Amino acid sequence: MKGIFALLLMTMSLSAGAQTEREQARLEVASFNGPLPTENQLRWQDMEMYAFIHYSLNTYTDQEWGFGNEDPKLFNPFDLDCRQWARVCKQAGMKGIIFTAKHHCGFCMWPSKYTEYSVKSSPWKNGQGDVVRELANACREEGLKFAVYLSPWDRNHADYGKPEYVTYFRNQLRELLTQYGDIFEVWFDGANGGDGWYGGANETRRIDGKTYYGWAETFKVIRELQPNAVIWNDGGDRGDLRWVGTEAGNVGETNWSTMPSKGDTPYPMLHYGVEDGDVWCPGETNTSIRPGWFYHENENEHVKSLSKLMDTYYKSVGRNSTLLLNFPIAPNGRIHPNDSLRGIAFKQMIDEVFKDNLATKARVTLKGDVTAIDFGKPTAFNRFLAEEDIANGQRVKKFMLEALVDGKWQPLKDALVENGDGLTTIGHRRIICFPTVTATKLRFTITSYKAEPIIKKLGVYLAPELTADIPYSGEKKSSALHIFFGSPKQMFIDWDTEQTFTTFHYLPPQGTKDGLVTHYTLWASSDWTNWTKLASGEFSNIVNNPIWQTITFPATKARILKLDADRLAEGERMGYGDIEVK
Ligand code: FUL
Repeated sequence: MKGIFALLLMTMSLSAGAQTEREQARLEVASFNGPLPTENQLRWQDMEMYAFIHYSLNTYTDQEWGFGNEDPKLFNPFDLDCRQWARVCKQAGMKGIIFTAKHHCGFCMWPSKYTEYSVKSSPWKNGQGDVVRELANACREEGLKFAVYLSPWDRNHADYGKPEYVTYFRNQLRELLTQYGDIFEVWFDGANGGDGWYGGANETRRIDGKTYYGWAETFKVIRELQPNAVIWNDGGDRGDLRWVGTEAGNVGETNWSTMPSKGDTPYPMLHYGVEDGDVWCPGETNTSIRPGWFYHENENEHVKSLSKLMDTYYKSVGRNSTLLLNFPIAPNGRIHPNDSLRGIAFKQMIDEVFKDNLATKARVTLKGDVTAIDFGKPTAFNRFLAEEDIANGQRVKKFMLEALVDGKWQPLKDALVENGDGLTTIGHRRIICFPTVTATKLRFTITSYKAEPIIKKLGVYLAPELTADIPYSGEKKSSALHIFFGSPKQMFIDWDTEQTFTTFHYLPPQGTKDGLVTHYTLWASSDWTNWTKLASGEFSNIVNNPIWQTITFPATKARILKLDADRLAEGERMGYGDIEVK
């Protein structure tokens, strides 16, 4: 193996009796002629996580797909704040935002000069507003990249199905690609044709998604106007990226970034890629932070849990993919606090898991295809990370992981995989999760490859165990609060806007000592970055007499309160019976 270890000092030792496959691969390295990523694809892959934002007339009709006849007057948010979206996305670790400039209903979130069916015809800002512009500007201010989703299917347009519509579609694309600065990705949804309003025709129109839109010509427009953008396309000509065949938030544990350049793409191809594909076409894993893509009030309590989001992270970014995570906008024009809290906790948890690479403190040696990581003493860990230098292609087919526990080598497997050990492809980044082991050494052996592997980084981590999130609590006072746990011992409450507080009341869990907070620190913030300590101390006699506890402090203006459980009576996870803040 050719090792370029950014963080690790490697002892390169090539054994004399190299196995045939390795010898052969070494010969092949010079002539490795598999597909390679373009500069655009490499830059895109490095983004790792970016947000989707779904917002349109659907937000006001409680629908996922608008029919195309919804009244533009419904679009009248009283508090639309693209900066809030950008801030939340940034704090959730997103590197960019892809915005539904036009969804299937055809309503344009920018004042397109080719239709009246847009923000122009809405009461919002007296028809003078432009959501695409506000968001593009907000992204720039927050240092995020910006991208657009332009639905090819348009259920409003009278000409949909005729060649005239394709001209209209390309004209709109030109508007989006010329008026809003740099665009990092163009997203063409695969949903195509069916019933719709179509200028009042109210009928079903079928098109052939492969030929109707003239993808080659459409792609040319993008290459000309935004040469640095990547194209996501589903079902038509191969774009730069592929769908992973599901919106549930996972790609196959075997995930090749290569695909055949022509032909249909059944589910297994989308989900696992194709080892001997002739073009580089990596997978982008798209999913929403709540069940729907658009906001529905009845989903407010169904925002994905932290453990679900971490599972999604491991099954996307941890499987050689990027994660495109959707945040819907609520009718007031903002991301709902339940979604923002969860998103921010997600980022905090990722940082927590990967903050300490135990391999950097170990002695790492490379012999042939075997990398030995010697910790020098029994060390607990439960995550393994490897990255290939994909600029030189994707090469690793299979590997093995073994931990030396009490003098015996134990094989490790990917606990998130149902069949087999899951130790297949690596690519840009591969993360393997397994129950905590305490071992003195870890052995990573690449057992099969297409050409000499080039490993860029290795990592070994100890992630905190995540148990199911504490559920919301019935009719209690705290039900009205947006409470979330950043870690098992840290509670956040977010009001979305600033309030003045003077007291914090805590009712401990009743009938158990488990999770009962005995010592605390209370903090306040208005921006998630600067925290003021309000109070810290002890809830005296709380174990024997678990009644409401009161923390008082000087009147403080803040948006978020954070309660650190510095000590618990028992257990590892803070609990509460109820919370009240005044
Ligand atoms: C799907 C669309 O039909 C959904 O509404 C959503 O936009 C999702 C990202 O893609 O195909």
